[in-house]
Amino acid sequence: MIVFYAGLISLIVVIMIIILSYLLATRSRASESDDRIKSVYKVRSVYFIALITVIVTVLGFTLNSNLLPYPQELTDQPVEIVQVRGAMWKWELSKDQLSIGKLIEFQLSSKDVNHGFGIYNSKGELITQTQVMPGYTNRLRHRFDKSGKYTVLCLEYCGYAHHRMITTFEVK
Ligand SMILES: [Cu+2]
Repeated sequence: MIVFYAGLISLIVVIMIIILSYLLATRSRASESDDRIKSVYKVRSVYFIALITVIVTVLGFTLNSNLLPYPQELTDQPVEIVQVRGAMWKWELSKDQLSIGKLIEFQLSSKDVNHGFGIYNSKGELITQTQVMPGYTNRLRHRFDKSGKYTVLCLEYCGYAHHRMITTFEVK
């Protein structure tokens, strides 16, 4: 829903800019009579139409909610649930073996201060992340499409041993 409203607001703003640009272009044209200036205006109007075409095409693609990963992950029921507790300075995961290709929901909370839950693949690339807060359960859904060992690091500085908040799990 947020994605829809953000898209709608962007669309309205773009339409307003187009209308304003068109009004400015047509009004300033009326006050000029020189032929050379008229030809410049002609080129400009071609450019203007091309720009609108590009904007509308790009909007058409980017506002297509089927291309976004969120709706499907929000409506699908997670197959596996992993409880995650962050604490100074360790992670507690209810499982260390997860299934490949299935929608997994991490339910995260903290025992003390804010932490950042970041999952890295074997190449050290960040796959997904979310914040872990005391008194609140955050949900992070992810589908792992590659098997292997994944590493969890804390992404929010939480004290002098923050760098030791490391754990691993396996996907297969
Ligand atoms: Cu931490």
